[in-house]
Amino acid sequence: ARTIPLHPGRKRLLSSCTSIECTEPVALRNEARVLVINTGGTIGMTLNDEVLIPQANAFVQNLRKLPLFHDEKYAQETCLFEYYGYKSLVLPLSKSKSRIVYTFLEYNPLLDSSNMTTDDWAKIGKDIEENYENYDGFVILHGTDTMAYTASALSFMCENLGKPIIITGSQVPIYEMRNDGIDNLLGALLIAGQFVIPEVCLYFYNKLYRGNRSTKVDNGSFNAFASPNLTPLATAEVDITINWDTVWRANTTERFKVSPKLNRNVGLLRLFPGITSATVRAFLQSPMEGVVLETYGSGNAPDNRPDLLNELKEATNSGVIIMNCTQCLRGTVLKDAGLIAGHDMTPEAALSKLSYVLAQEDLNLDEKKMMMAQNLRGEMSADLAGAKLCLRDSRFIQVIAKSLNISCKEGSNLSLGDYDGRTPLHVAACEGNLKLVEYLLGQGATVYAKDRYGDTPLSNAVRFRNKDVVKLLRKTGAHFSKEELDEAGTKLCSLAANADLDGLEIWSLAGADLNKPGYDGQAAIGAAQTAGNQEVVAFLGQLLSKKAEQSKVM
Ligand code: ASN
Repeated sequence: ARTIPLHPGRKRLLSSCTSIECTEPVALRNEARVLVINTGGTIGMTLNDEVLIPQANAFVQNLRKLPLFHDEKYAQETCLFEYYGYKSLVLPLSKSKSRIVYTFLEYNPLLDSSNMTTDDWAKIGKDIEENYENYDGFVILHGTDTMAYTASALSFMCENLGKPIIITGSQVPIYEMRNDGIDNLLGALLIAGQFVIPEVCLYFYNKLYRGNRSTKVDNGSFNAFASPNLTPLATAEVDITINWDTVWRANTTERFKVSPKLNRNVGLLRLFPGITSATVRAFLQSPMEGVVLETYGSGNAPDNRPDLLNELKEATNSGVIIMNCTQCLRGTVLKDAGLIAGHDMTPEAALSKLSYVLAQEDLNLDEKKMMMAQNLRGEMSADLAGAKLCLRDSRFIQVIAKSLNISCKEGSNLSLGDYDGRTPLHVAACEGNLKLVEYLLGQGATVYAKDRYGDTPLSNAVRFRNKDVVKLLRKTGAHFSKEELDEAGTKLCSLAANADLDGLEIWSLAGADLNKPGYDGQAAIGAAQTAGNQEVVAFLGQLLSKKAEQSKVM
């Protein structure tokens, strides 16, 4: 038996634990945290009087009994429950020798997804936003019936997303002998905890789809979803293979935020032979503000029906935005006059995009129309050029990567690391090369990549004291982990005791709480006072008031 290398954040807790021995050397820093939001759906339902109903407060306790979903020995040895709470579980050691600690947030009531509304989407979005910095990824348990709508809506509501959000569920409850819930939940957890895919995704039957490209196609098969116009982002066969070329990235240095407002005056109108102009007129009446018109083939409507075209024209003139999407499962609509081409968007994506865009109060009608025509989250195949950068295509990045002496794995993902998990952004952050950091972030490089020591580009920039890089990474949403924040008190005390003003400033810029007590219960200012260094006390005072000012502005 070998002693577990102690996880710094749990050191104090472990000192009260009796057993810290284990048979394998587990690198505890290699833990990822995933938040599981349970909204309901068949996956957690049980049969009552021949009817499936959601079962509240049962999921975590039931999973805890299954070794596939929880390693009780590891949890006990590492005081997992004391540290993360009793709604947390830990998966067995993965093939890549990492641990995924996952925590449940259960909604009350649990919903069959056919009862969901836009308010439920907003609630999910807000919960993700509130918990964003504490987790590496998110899994949303959801019923299958409206899963593609929720996935689409969340993809638009989540602006500048940098972490994976994976929606999953099942056709058969996880408690039944033959079920698809076990595979779906395990796969979603493994992907959310191990890969920085900055998208809202849908995971089902061994495939990871872009959420806003997916649609439910079968209610009698475990293979219930399809993504007719985009290949899956990942497949989970013997190995989990990520199709990095397809992964969509927010190419900005803006911070993640959720825009929970959605406009409900939207609708789907499917053309059919013989549809009357009265039906169309009634549908397009106020308060309707946006409509997805499902046309034939490649965007065709009858050209011998001036009565129908008049109704559409009148609605457009009075400010209704009409998107032209095809009724075909696969394929795109051709550009035509008057209506906005929905290209190869699914009806679910087009509808939720309308709902999101129409709720943008600071935009006028023309700007909203322009936004509808843009490819915002990879929901359509138009305008892909320039939206993401392909490493294979780009000589430029290869040259930079070489000059920085890093070996990128094959593929076009700027967030892929070398064999130590070190990405171009890690290297640029160490080097303090601000221009390169800016460039990489602009091309969608993730600030959340962890190397095999658990270090992020932010922790590297702090270690090498690259102040401007720290500021830019923070602006983009980079943050310390819970463990790093817990440990920061001790680090700050040591910096204060050594009168290292530069170090104190950089840790403060990186998000450390200057009031956090160190291992002996004293905060940095106390350590400076004990050392009798008034200059450090005054400096800490200045940093604290600067922070207080900044938080007032925010
Ligand atoms: N009616 C269920 C739901 O959408 C279907 C399922 O989850 N398989 O909540």
